[in-house]
Amino acid sequence: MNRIFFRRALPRHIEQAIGLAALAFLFVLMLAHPAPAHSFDIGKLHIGHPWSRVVPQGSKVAAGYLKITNNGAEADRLVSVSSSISDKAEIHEMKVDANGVMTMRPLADGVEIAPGAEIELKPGGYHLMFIGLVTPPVEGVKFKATLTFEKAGAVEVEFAVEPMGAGGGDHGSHGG
Ligand SMILES: [Cu+2]
Repeated sequence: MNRIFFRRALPRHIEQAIGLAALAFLFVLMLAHPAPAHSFDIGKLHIGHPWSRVVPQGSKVAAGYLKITNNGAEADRLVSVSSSISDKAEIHEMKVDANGVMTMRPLADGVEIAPGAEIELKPGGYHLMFIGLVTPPVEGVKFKATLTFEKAGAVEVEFAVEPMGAGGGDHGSHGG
């Protein structure tokens, strides 16, 4: 925008009104945009954007996804998860077997995060499974969960809740 031209073309109070309108417009855009990335830290571990999604009515399970970055010099391991939304939570691996069938299994030893590594739990791969849902996830309402790491210990995080079917195989919209 040509600022000098703008100044001369419009009286100051109109210019200010336009500025306010632009700010209001930006604010509306921010509200309309999906939840901004949020993250948590414990020790040398950085946990990026924990998220889940709405499940069909009557469903007893919900999935959880997040990114873990290990900025330390030692490997660590996500060993357990718990949340008040479900009776229990497990760490799962999803794989396509030799017959092209999607299989899912709990990882008894959890997930290792090597020094300098970034592990992403995402649709179609590693994920958390909240089993025996007590409080099904509600779109736009964050829920708390506790992640326990072998070395770094326990950290409480919040899962953002996306609409049903969000991010199926495509995690492009989930930065952070
Ligand atoms: Cu699973």
